[in-house]
Amino acid sequence: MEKGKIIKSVGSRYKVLLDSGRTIDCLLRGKLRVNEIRSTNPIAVGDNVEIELSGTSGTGIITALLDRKNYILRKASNLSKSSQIIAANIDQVLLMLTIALPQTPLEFIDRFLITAEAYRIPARLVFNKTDLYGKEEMERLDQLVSIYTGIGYGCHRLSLRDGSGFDELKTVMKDKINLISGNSGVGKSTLLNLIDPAFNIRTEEISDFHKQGKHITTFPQMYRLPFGGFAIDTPGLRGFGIADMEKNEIYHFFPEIFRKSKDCRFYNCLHLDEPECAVRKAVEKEEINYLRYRSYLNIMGDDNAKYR
Ligand SMILES: Nc1nc2c(ncn2[C@@H]2O[C@H](COP(=O)(O)OP(=O)(O)O)[C@@H](O)[C@H]2O)c(=O)[nH]1
Ligand SMILES: [Mg+2]
Ligand SMILES: [Zn+2]
Repeated sequence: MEKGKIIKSVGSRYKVLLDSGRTIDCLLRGKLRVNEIRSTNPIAVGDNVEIELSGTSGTGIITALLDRKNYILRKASNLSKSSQIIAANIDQVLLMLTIALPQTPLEFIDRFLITAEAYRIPARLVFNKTDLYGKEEMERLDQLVSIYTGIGYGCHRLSLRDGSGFDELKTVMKDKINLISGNSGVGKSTLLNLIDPAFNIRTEEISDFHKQGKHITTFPQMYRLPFGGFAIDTPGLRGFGIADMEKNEIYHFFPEIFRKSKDCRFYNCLHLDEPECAVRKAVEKEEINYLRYRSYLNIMGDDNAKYR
């Protein structure tokens, strides 16, 4: 018996990186008992498994799935109730953004961050393409960095074109399983190719745009970082996943709102128009950023508040 980590899954076949450092192809044992989650795939990249090597063929059988510290899901298709596990055991998510070309709305960032909070996965923001920013974009960048570092999210300035911030980002990724998220065109694949040209990932995936909304069958792949750790590229994945979130707990996932909510008069205050709401007071005093509060209101007003 050997242990290993799933680094790629295609249909019922898996690539497993063994603890011994070797990578082998594996199949799943037919009656492997997995989990209580109703998912279309029993195991995903990032999962740790036990393997039985099968004779001399150099392949293996996955005989057990080891405990997961977390996992993220997406709906298998628009109509389906079941979900697909995208990845497991993620140490941090890096949301890649650009201020220019294209500009990322703050609410998109906030919807992403509350999902990460709900999954209890630490998140960082990576602002790429700083080589393209003029004075206005730089001011916007400073504003966003100030808002999000103030709340406690790590922020990184990056240009993959001129290399600034690249070494710092590699240090942040080292020895962790990193999920790389962000809209199409922000530079996710470029980042991975720069880390190791051997990854040879297709960049400028214009077709991503046309895939949106359709049933996406591609499975994410995990790349082994030459300096230690892994990165998961998520082509075609907008935002990431579905987290179980009730409307009255959305504020739990805005850390600075949650902290203030303890001083609200009513224990069930939703920080909308209740009297003696400490959150609204903090917004007035600019202790909580108004733009963040506005994102909160928008998400609360959204009838699909169960965020997808
Ligand atoms: N100017 C500039 N262009 C970049 C930078 N990073 C990536 N790009 C370009 O942005 C485009 C989209 O990059 P890609 O990695 O395919 O984005 P992805 O869809 O997030 O994987 C490519 O043409 C890249 O060359 C950067 O830091 N500065
Ligand atoms: Mg890409
Ligand atoms: Zn309140």
